[in-house]
Amino acid sequence: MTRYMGRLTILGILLVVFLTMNCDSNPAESEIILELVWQDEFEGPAGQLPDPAKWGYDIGTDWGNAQLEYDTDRPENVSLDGDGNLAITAREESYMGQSYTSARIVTRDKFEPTYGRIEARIKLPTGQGIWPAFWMLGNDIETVGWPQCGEIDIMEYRGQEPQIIHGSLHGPGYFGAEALTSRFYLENGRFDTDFHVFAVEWRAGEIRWYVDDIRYFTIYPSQVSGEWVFDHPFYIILNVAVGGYFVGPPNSTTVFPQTMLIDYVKVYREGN
Ligand SMILES: [Ca+2]
Repeated sequence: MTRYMGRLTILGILLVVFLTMNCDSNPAESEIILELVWQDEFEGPAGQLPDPAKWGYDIGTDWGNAQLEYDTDRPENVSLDGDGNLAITAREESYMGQSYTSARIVTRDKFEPTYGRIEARIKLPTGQGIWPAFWMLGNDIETVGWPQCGEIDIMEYRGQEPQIIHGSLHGPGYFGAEALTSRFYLENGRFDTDFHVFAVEWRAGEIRWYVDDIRYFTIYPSQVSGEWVFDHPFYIILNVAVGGYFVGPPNSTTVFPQTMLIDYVKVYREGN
């Protein structure tokens, strides 16, 4: 309580200073106080699996999207790189009847936030048919099914379009091709040559999408054609798919292996 009051006092002083300095401008987005509540920096020795207290695995293939890879929990597909990143690596190899392997990690049953800023710093792979994503599913998926559970796609990307990322929202009556979606085009760069920060700021009645703190998409409940299903816990997913409806299959130009490097995942809640 003491720390809370101290923070309020400091906030009050900062707010007065801010208002004094910016009396003509609208409130800035940076006024929102964010408190870090969960993070993984992926520190540790190369080859180690990510922290089992934070991450589990979806093991299998297809996932309803005609994905071609078999997702595993092997270090060849998902492990720390020893430089503070998690590497999710798609490989061309024969495994469990599929021609590719990769990984899909989840915070299901371990960390399932409702609302907050969910962000990750990521360097993406590239190539025709490579489909990395940083996204969330409602934790009631087992009882109500998809898309009633809700899906928030913080970042999706087609490996054949290395300057474009997509943010989307799927729910009942607005899913698949009818999802609400927007894209961000990187003018002077590619998403596979540098790290970029992808985030949503998710609160009751609003979800905002960001790339490198540039807001490019906002959705309010009034904009969805069906029920708003984003006021309950969701879990976080990171994966690299090979093939599937969103990207099509790899071709002779696609180089394997392809790796998505994740420097960190952080979740903030809004303070008062
Ligand atoms: Ca890191």
